[in-house]
Amino acid sequence: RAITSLEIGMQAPERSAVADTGKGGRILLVDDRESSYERLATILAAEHTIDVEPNPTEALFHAAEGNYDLLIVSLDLNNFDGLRLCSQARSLERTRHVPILAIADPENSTRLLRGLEIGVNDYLLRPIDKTELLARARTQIRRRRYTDHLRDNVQNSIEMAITDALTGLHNRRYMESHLATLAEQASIRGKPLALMILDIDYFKSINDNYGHDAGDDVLREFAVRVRKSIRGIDLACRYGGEEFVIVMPETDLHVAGMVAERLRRSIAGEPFAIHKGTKRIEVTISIGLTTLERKGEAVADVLKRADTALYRAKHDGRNRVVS
Ligand code: GH3
Ligand code: MG
Ligand code: MG
Ligand code: MG
Repeated sequence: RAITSLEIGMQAPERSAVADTGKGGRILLVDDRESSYERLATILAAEHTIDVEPNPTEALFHAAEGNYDLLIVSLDLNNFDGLRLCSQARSLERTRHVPILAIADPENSTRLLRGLEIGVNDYLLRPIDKTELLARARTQIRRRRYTDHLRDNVQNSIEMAITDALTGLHNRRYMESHLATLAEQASIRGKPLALMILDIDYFKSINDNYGHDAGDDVLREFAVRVRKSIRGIDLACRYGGEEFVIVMPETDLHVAGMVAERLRRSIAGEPFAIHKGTKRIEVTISIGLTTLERKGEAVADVLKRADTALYRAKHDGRNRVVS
């Protein structure tokens, strides 16, 4: 399913961008000529918070740590290459999205062109006009806030689209879209891939006996315990109401069996708190476990096999792992 523009919140940021004056930003000015940076800093300080750093190496560090809205970089530094700083700032995760305004003497205008090629957003030629400097700084800061806002919205809606709201685990849609990729990678690399389906035993009676909220508490706590027992590269998702799937790359049946057994015990061995911690109830799960059997095997077949194993675990008395 495609994410629509409505969901990613295209409306709100456009409104706020209009309202944003671009003032009150945090600016890092990288310039090592005292007469130059003193004047620029004085101008900018009328509208923004401004830090000056003459040393580009230090500047890169500050830029990564300082949460700046704008970097203003002189390309006429005495001892350093300002262009290199610009290109480093573009390649670092922490500074990639911070706009850069370059300033240069007219005789350095070819370096300015290079700057634009490597991702400098705007430039000013010396001597710098006060009004123009302020206007260009405001424009970049506005743009920065706007794109940050957009990025946050996109990030949030992507997260919502792939996350189960109750447990915070991935949802079924996400699992289904990634399982094929994980299986493909396993086939290509000749690595094993394990998959288990976990189903809470007699969950309906938990709801019936203690209420739907208690059932939800159990699901949430169950997800916490699942998260504790898997690795970062494992994929855990809520597959259905009280059914979960864990995909474990680079894991063979033997190891996956141990993980499943450990998880089963961590559920059965420690009662679950319900009714705001005033009551504790025993919960068990059944697990159907399998692995990718051959290169290029359809993931639907893998899921089917895990489901059949789960069915046997239920049939054989529940609270057990079957592979
Ligand atoms: P079995 O041991 O065979 O798995 O029995 P079971 O009772 O767990 O299985 P069944 O599939 O009959 O019941 C699952 C129940 O899970 C039914 C449904 O109302 C409940 N359920 C599904 N989603 C949620 C949820 O989000 N919250 C709560 N509280 N209950 C849910
Ligand atoms: Mg059932
Ligand atoms: Mg169940
Ligand atoms: Mg079920």
